[in-house]
Amino acid sequence: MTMDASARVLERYNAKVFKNRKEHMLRINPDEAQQITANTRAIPGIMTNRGCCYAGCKGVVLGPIKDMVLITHGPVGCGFYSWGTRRNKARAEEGEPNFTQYCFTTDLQEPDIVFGGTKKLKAAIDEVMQLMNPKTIMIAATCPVGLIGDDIQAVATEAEQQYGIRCVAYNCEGYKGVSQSAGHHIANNGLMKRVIGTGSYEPASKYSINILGEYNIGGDGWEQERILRKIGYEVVSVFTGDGEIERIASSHKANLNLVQCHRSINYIAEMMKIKYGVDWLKVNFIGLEGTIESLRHMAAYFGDPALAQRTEEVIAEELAEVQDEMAAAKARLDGLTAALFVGGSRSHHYQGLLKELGVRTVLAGYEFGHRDDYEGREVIPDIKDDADSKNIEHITVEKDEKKYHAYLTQEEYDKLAALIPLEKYDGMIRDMDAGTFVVDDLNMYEADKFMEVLKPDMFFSGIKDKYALQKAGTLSRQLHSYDYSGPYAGFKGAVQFAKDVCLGYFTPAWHMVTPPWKTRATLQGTVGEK
Ligand code: CFN
Ligand code: HCA
Repeated sequence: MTMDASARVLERYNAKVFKNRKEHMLRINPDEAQQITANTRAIPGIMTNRGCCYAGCKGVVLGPIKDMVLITHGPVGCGFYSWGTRRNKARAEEGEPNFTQYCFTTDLQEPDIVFGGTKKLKAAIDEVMQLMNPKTIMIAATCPVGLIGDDIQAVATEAEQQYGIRCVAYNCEGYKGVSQSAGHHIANNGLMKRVIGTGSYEPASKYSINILGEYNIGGDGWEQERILRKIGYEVVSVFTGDGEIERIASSHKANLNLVQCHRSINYIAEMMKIKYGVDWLKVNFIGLEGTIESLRHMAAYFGDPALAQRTEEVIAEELAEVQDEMAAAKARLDGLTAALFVGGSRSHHYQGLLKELGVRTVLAGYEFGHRDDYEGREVIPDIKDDADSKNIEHITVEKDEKKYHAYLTQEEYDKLAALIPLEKYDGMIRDMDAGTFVVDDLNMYEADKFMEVLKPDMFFSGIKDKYALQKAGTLSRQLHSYDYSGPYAGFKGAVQFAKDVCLGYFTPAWHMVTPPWKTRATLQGTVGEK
């Protein structure tokens, strides 16, 4: 019996780091209720792939809203490096602006750090009003702003009075929380307090929905909207892909919230359930099976036979269009293995799509997922115990005493569970095969070592490790940005993904690269059996 791959990876660490990192790894054993440590601070000195609180607030949740100006208050790098890299696509509505292609920053310099930066922030707002005249401005703080104590909330209030606009400031300094996840939380709180519930748009259909946790990377949201509209749903708003303030403001009038990325948006789903009684449904529009099941669950939720029939018609029509190409890709990829390491939901979502193409996942992990993203909703802790939430305001909307995520009453839960297998998309661990590996907050050293031991045929992750993996002779595809491709969601997206994986895997370039383990002795390991 060869040594467990994770033990081989861990053996180079000193005792303290070994102990810490060991708790972030497990080998799937379906006979056990397995636990993992997640959402804790990365060890200083270790090259984590994680991002910061500002990235989660400004880059992830607020960044895709197109009809507002988002000013980064801080030194130029934070604004510049979060400019356009996430590929959250947006196009202007008729007669409306699309500000997502611009980068607005106060470009703080040393004197501003010493004497305060609020003057510069006010000047930036004045300039934005003169040049762009938006109805909404949002301000995102970076690390130094919190350290020097600029009162960005006061600046925002003053701007609202002076210009009669909506101006919301976010204290999402990068160092808050333990990852970008804290920034999601702060952004969600702000949207809940200042935007949702203030709009006047009235949905026309009784099948009106919002898509939460969909950021339209590479056009994913557009593919979902296309399918949903074809069936007859009205998409009131998308949070926040190709997002519009007025629609988000009116989202409380929709009849159902779909939750695509649970990690980044569950806060809003829960808060809207309490405050406005809008139910939410976990969906997964990645992969054919995920898409089909999600559509069926939606039809079951609304309980209208005509809607269910239309859903089946659309499924059949869409499947007929993609089946041949999917089968052809599967014939080429069948039997290959993959590793996935992405932020907080895609490492789970893409496993189903890969399986449909015959590709088995041998290693998967999240950068900043919480325990519930791995283990499912039973483990959800009280929000006040959440390591991510230290220093973050808790807006609990009415039912203060309730446990986080427990906002469905037992009766409501049972009703929904009778229609829909609620555990279905809940927690990555239960969907993975025995003997495969789960690693939280995988670092570059560990990625290298797991590659040597497990030798997956392809690695899906981000820009930070892409080229190191590729130079080691393995296909690396970015599951954040889709490497300038997409959409990957829905029916058409599944085919696009299959094509991209085939193109990448079968490119002749791999014959020209010699992975290190072919020329020197490396670690040995196995995967697949318990
Ligand atoms: S688009 Fe989403 S799907 S929002 Fe989140 S957890 Fe990031 S930016 Mo990168 S690709 Fe990634 Fe998820 Fe949700 Fe994206 S897996 S890390 S913060 N993410
Ligand atoms: C972020 C954004 C990011 C980074 C992608 C990557 C994205 O974390 O701030 O590391 O390749 O999707 O753009 O996750």
